[in-house]
Amino acid sequence: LEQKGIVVWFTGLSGSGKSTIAVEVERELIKTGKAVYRLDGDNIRHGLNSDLGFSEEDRNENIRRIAEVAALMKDAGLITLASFISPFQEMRKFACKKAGEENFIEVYVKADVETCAQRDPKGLYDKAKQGEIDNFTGISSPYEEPKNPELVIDTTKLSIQESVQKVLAEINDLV
Ligand code: GGZ
Repeated sequence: LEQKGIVVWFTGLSGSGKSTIAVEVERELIKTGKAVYRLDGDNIRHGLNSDLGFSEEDRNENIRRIAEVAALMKDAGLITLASFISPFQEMRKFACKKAGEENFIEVYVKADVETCAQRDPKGLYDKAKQGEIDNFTGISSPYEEPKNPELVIDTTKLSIQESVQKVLAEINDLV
């Protein structure tokens, strides 16, 4: 049996819950025997994109390369989960075009910047507010909200498990 590849693109602020949800979605898909791969900062920004920082230009190049890689993985039949802030509408649109609209799910993991700054699991918002990190999304760098995402997951209201179930339902409609 052949599996249809798709790209599930998680966008949202640092601390919104993108990676937490993507990790759980991956776990659930693997349980049901699906071929899945998750792209995130840990396996991309330390390797393929280790030459890039957080200027607008570098973020766009970061997302451009990830979009290309995600489309290749999709072609190979994988359910590809991409979890990046991806703050700019134009580059998210590029990622969608690369994968093909019919194979692409944009998931907006929504939490306001105050909530994310309160969670601050890595202390990054604190550092950004102290001026120790430049161009920090939500503080000193913009985040353009998705206009027509397939899914909005409000993590200020939903539990992780509820969020994961919503994403899984959307994926199962497509594959
Ligand atoms: C935003 C930053 C920054 C700046 C380092 N702005 O919460 P995290 O730590 O683990 O995830 C964030 C990650 C963002 O990388 P992305 O590749 O997803 O960004 S983008 O899509 O905009 O290219 C955060 C950390 O890197 N980080 N500096 N200045 N996040």
